[in-house]
Amino acid sequence: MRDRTYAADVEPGESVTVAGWAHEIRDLGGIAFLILRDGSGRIQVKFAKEDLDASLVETGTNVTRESVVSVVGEAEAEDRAPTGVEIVPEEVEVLASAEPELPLDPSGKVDAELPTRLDNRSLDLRREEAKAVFEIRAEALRAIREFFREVGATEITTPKIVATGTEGGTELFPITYFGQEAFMNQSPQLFKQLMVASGLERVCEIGPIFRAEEHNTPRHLNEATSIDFESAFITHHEAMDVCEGTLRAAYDAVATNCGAELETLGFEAEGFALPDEGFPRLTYEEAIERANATGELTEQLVWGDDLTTDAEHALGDAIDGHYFVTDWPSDIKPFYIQDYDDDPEVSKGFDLMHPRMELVSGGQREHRYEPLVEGFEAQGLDPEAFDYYTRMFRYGMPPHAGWAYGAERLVTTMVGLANIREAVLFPRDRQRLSP
Ligand code: AMO
Repeated sequence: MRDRTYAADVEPGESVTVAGWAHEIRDLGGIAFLILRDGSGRIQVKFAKEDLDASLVETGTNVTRESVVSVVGEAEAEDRAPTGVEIVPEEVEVLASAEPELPLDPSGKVDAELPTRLDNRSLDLRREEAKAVFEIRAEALRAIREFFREVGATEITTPKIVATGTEGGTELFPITYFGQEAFMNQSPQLFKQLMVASGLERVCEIGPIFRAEEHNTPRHLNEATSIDFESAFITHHEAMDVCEGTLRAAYDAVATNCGAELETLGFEAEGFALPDEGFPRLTYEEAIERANATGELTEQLVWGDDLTTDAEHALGDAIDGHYFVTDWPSDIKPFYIQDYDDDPEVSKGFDLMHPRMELVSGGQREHRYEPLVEGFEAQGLDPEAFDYYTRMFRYGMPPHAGWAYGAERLVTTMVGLANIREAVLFPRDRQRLSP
């Protein structure tokens, strides 16, 4: 539709063509209103029945809700119209009529359960609240990409069909690749590291990861979007700075450019940006001490334990904001994380926590060939299977660090969604393979 005007751009005095969905039809007898909704907003079309051709009135007022309609007419100022302007129609065409019984109510007046919403995502995203989540997600990712570019990272795309896992063997989805066993990739980890050894040096990727997690929780997905960063010649503390920078960029951009969406979700753009102070950096030892001291844990943590959900919540409540946990026990971090030479029990791995859940994992990587291969063996992995990766450590691998976070966890924590599935268009979980 070459001459189409978006609802939000209709100005009084113009002759316009608008097109969208029949949001609401109000027939008051002598006069009827059709509220047309498009991607930009809504516009009122007025049918003063006596002044208009009967067939035009018939088409415009008998249309079913959510049918797709185009209207040609004159825009006039009208204070009582929701946007201060309305259209007096000259032509109305129903481009696609909707069945009268809808699986969910796009006006949002009647709540739908999450499974119904996910089964009917096209209809669900006609609701302002659902659409706002994806506008915010898109803006956050745009800002993160821009930030990556500003810090000199090159965006890469790495394979999603791979021969080996990286983040623990039990979470792999096996597939058959021309008669050979292969897997859906859990993380770009090894490929992004291989790229810091290349002329690219500093890389980022925003792409899918696959985890055959048994967990069926409000914060786990079986297919997620990983935002990855890796850079040569930086320490894990510098990697944390970049990580914090991307997060600030995302919050700032959403506060600046998604005011209406934030309002729809019950937030004010003012004050939405993250607080100016840097995120606190606690060592793992400090973190478990602090969590134990809250008195809220059902079981006290000892050195070597992973942070339980209990502990994450207790710390989150105490700190009330994002915080890093650094210097984790080596045993609970993957083989590619470097340990302190003077204290091999302690690694240079870090996590960024949001009060509700873990958001980021990262660390200084082991870039020296011998300790890397020893690390594989210590974790019961066969270094031979990873030869394509370890080999490159023999030809000049610089010291490097990096991290990754899930786009869905970012959005979930940013706008306080009850379930991570709300931040994915078509989530994959144990029950859900379609749509
Ligand atoms: P990790 O396995 O901790 O680390 O994953 C990094 C981040 O990715 C997100 N994430 C998930 N989100 C939803 N559902 C899941 N099943 C899921 N799994 C992971 C989380 C998590 O913090 N290679 C390392 C990263 C690195 O060191 O660079 C890795 O994958 O936000």
